[in-house]
Amino acid sequence: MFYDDSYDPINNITEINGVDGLLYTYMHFARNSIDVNYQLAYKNKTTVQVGSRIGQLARFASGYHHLHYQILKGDVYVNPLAVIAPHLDTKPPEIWGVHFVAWNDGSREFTAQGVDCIALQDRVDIVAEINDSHEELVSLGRSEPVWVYDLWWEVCSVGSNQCTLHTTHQFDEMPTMWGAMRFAANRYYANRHPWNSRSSYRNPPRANFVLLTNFDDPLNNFIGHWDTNDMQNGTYTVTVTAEDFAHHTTTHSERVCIDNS
Ligand SMILES: [Ca+2]
Ligand SMILES: [Ca+2]
Repeated sequence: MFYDDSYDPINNITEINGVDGLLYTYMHFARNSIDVNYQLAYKNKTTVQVGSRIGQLARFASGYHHLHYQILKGDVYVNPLAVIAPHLDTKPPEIWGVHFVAWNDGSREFTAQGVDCIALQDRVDIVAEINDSHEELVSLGRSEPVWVYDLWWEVCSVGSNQCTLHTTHQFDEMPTMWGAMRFAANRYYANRHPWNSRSSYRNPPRANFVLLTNFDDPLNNFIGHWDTNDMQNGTYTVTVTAEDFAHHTTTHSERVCIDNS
């Protein structure tokens, strides 16, 4: 355990070694606000009880007073949404759209060319725009989206009912190191026009554009894709499902026609 409330709000931070083996990090305490009992526990290397006061949150000029909270299990970042209870979440995720683009080229979107299906060819990346909100945040007057628990997509051949399931990642653990370089964030969330995930918390409502196909090869940036050359020419439905931490699910289907002849 250590603490630092001697500097500006950006650096104020404390870490607690949990008896459960997890490392808890809190950031954004007001200057010189760390509780005296907490300081004593640090100096005497004694245990801090659940519910103890640590310090006071910094007040931000923007009005967006907030706590950064990180849980580390070994070298795995645990998603706080997976362990915060209770979940007062009665609203399923929303899938605002599913788009198909040429492999790693978000500027070339496949579209329905006057027919009832989106014409696909060659290697494809799938982009889904997803929002999930949380009653507790809404009740506080904000509409920030939170991220989902799980995401998967399924391709079914129209007529034969043969389906192939593609999983992505279960977000009770974050997919990889979310450090300053933001490798994982750049790989899985689009941050370029026109698929720019809203990154400003000052401009809700917003959603994130997630690159579903990049999860197929998690070790390589952007390599992941859906190779429609492996499919027979024909008509398929692609169904994306998003599940939140309260286990509500939402699906969104698009009809696609593959023609690689
Ligand atoms: Ca929800
Ligand atoms: Ca890709």
